[in-house]
Amino acid sequence: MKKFFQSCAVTLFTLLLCCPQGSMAAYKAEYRLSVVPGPSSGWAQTAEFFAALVKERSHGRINIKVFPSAQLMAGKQTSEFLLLRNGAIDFSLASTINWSPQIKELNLTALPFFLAVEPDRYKAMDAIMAGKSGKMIIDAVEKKGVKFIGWAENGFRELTTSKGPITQPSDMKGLKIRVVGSPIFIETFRELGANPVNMNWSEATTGFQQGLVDGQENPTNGINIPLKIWDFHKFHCDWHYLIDPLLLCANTAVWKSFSPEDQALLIACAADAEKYGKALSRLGLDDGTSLAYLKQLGKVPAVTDPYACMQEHGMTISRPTANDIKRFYDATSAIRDKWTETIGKDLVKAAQEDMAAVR
Ligand code: X2X
Repeated sequence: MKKFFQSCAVTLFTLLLCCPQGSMAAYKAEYRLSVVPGPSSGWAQTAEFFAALVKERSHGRINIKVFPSAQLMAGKQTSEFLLLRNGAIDFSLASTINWSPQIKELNLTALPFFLAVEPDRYKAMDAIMAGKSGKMIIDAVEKKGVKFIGWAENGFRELTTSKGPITQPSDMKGLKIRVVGSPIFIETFRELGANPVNMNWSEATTGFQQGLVDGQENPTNGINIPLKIWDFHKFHCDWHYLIDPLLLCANTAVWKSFSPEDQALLIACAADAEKYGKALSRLGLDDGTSLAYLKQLGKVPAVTDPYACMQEHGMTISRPTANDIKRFYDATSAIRDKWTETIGKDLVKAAQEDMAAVR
């Protein structure tokens, strides 16, 4: 009998040693992942890709359901971060723009024309994500109380309007442009002489339909094409004025409930989702790398040439030269100077160094 108890004690001890901390916590039957735009956006597709990978690799132990169209935040996109932090949301694939009112460092990539003037803007973005400045951003996000799992991408934000082609700063005068409710956007468009109108994305399509604004800015592959922006705006300006990186994050308590093995699994799935999401965002806009990658994955979307697609739908595309972009850059220098103070000079300098290293 003594032997029996001894062997039970040994088994229990071994189990405790082998079972990584946290793995004994009950997992939820379903985790809720929030996404701001609609199901056809590149952003929601990236989230679905991540959720499917997690389900497959965890053999169904971790089920993540994607909730697009800002459903989990009743349409108020700038409240997403707080809802994730307090546990109303388990995971978010979120735009830095929507979280920037709470985390000032996230305004870095919203500095107007900061990346647009780089010789290879995608390389510049990758260098920030992988570099010192990316690490500083991740630290800032985690310090505010959520767990960072990986990067993804909504894309460079381009301008679409219903009035005339935009080729230089003076063309912006008096145009009513829908923007997210984040102060740097309001200030940038005012500086360019436009009339920015703050509107949640959940109301924006109706706003475009009703002609409440003359234009808006969003990424080509990720948002404008899936939305069929040509139904509202016939002019596209490829000015790349800022980029919208996405952050895949988890609520901290939810994250801690996963075993170390499952945490590693989630991080690995996020790394694959980053590659997929970036390829969707850059398809037809880069040197062909994204198309090759999506072919290899067997996941080539219907539109592979975004410029041809927009033209087929009657859009006029302005493609500013490097000199034209420099004019917009110069016209917004006061905004970059002002916001560098808010974001933190160290972070802006680190980003400049990360970008310079790949020039
Ligand atoms: O509101 C927008 O423009 C969108 C969908 O791109 C974001 O959520 C930042």
